[in-house]
Amino acid sequence: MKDVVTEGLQDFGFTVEDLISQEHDAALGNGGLGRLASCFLDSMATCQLPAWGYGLRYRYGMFKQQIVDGNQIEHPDYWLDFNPWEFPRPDVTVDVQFYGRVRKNREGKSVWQDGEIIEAVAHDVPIPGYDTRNTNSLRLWSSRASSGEFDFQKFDAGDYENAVADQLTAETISAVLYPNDDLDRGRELRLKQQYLWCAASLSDIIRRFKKSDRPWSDFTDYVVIQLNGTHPALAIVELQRILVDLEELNFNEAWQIVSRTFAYTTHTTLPEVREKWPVPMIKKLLPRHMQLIYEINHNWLERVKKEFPGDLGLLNRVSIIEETDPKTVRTLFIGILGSFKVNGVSELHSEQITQTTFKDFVKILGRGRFTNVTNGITPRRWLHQANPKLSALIASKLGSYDFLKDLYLLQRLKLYTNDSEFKKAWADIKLENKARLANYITDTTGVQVNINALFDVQVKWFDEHKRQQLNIFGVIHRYLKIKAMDPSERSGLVPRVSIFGGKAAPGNWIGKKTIHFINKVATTINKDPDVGDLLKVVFIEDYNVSKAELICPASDLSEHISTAGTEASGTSNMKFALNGGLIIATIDGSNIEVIEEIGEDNTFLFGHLAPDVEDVRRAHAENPGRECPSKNLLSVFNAVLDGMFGDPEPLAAVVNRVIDQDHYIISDDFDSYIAAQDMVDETYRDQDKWIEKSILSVAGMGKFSSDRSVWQYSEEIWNIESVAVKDPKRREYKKSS
Ligand code: GLG
Repeated sequence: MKDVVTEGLQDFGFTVEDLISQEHDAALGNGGLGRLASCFLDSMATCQLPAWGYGLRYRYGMFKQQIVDGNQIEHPDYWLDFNPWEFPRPDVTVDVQFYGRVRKNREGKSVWQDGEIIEAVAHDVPIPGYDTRNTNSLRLWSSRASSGEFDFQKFDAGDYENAVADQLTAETISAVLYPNDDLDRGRELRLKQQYLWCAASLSDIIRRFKKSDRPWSDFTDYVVIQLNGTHPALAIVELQRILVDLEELNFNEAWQIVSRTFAYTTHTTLPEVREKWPVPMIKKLLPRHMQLIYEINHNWLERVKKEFPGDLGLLNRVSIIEETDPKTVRTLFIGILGSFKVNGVSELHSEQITQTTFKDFVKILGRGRFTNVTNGITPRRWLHQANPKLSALIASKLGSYDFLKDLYLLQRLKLYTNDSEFKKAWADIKLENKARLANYITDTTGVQVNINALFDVQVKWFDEHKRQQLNIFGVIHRYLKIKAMDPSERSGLVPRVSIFGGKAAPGNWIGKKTIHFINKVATTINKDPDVGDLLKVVFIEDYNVSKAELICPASDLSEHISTAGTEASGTSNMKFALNGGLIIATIDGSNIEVIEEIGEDNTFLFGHLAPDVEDVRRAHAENPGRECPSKNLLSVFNAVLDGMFGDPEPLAAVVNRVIDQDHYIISDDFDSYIAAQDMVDETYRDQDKWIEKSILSVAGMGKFSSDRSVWQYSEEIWNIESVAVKDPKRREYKKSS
């Protein structure tokens, strides 16, 4: 439709970009986990799998980031003032209860009553499949007061605020994405959001199942629910409640159905981000669910005691209830126990968690419950839409756009690595994409960049384990090296533009310090005439999906440099490689599989391996006063603390974090990082070789289509078949090879 629309708009004197710029990104998630779900929705529709996505329709999505004097300022992102892609469904509402109390009725059944009722209202976003007639739906819930009216008596008495108080409270639930978890108030709101989402979605799924008039024993033949992390884990307890309290199944019969309905994806390796809820908070907000959690946990621990008598340590480690003060509920454990399959999101991650986080559960439940489905990205958005000219050039060689639905076909590009005309066209498209990004950089930051310089990009959520700090320390090292050289010796240097982007959670102080650090270093370097085009540093503010579509096609190199063993997967590596960017990477997450598919000699690797990281950390702990193992890094720290980039005080936190603690082993990986960066420069000098590696990067991306991920889920976990919406005029979709 795009060509038709483009032409039609020209009659009105507009471009299609004008139209697209009117639309806000649906800021419904904050990073990889949310974006992954969007790619999976596109793939489920394109693979013609009958599936629904469920989420919350946040009135204010992920905050808008503004950089003021180098600091991140958060602004509400009111993305709904113009959203032509949603269809309100006032006919689809669910009453959701909070608070209240539980009593036993005459038959001894538990009745949850006297709570506050909030109404969840559906808004549907159609998800059309690419080149199919299938369209799935993303159903988003917003919240409102169930009565829908306000308190007329109060209103009549002129007490206007209180007249609408219930309305406002109800609407707060779906107002803001990720309220600050640091505050109990914020945490209770977060718990309300999660439960509203689970209760409304389950009610919707059950309503649909009940239309079939089938018995509950058939439920798991017709419904499978994939939980995307711990956020929806309460759905497991909610389904148990519905079956026991409303459908009057006995507890174990209900649990048999529940634990064959859910499958669970874990997206993290880091214990500290594991979600726990204080028992008193759940007891207050969801009293009946707390009772059910105790009963589920009791049955679970009885089983463990029987199978592993006397092992009190094991009991404590696997109990859903953590005996802290106050006691907490480990939602991750609910996710594991209530699911028939648990998967990680890269081979390393899935193997690692069975030996660490889930080790006890593997021992009790068996290794077979745990599996892996490596993440993927949709090539429709991340190549065809973001980089149409490269997509067209590939199609011209492969003879069609079939590769967009069977990405393994890209392997045939290996045949053209010596085709000089093809390589020229390939290089021209990359340069065009860099020029487009360069214009954006100039328009938004004022910084002029040389498009023949190497564009080195790191755009990610700011988390310490992703090591943006390692990257900017490397930039300072490069700057010091240039400054130390006589201008006459600099002619062989490869000019660089280091591009950063990404947001830090409002409560993430070190992330925000790192953002400020990068911006301060950029200011000094960019205005140093002695360095000129040899090095520029840019921070692109308010990174989001639309900006990613501008940035990914323009990278020569992108950085995926997390401490080994800390990134569950990572998906931006796939987006950059699919657009012909090379990667500098640690042996972590999905980098390992990307490297395997592209070929080691087409990537730049460095850093300690995951099994060694704990030993390095132990060495730090045993030798607190140790000297920095890298002279190069020490020079970087001295330059910062001596004020080369302005007042060192606000910058010191990022440096001291490494000097004092270095949990992410920056100092131990720094010299190998620099060596890898030198290799990048060396390779970039031979542009013909660089383009060849760029083509091979794309050729190796077949495995990382989210179609492959979704086929794996459907065949290995969901056990569902594709259902093509018939249309006599169109060819059937062939399953990917
Ligand atoms: C998590 C992980 C990423 C992963 C993503 C999608 O940290 O490594 O790629 O989920 O599985 N919150 C995230 O981004």
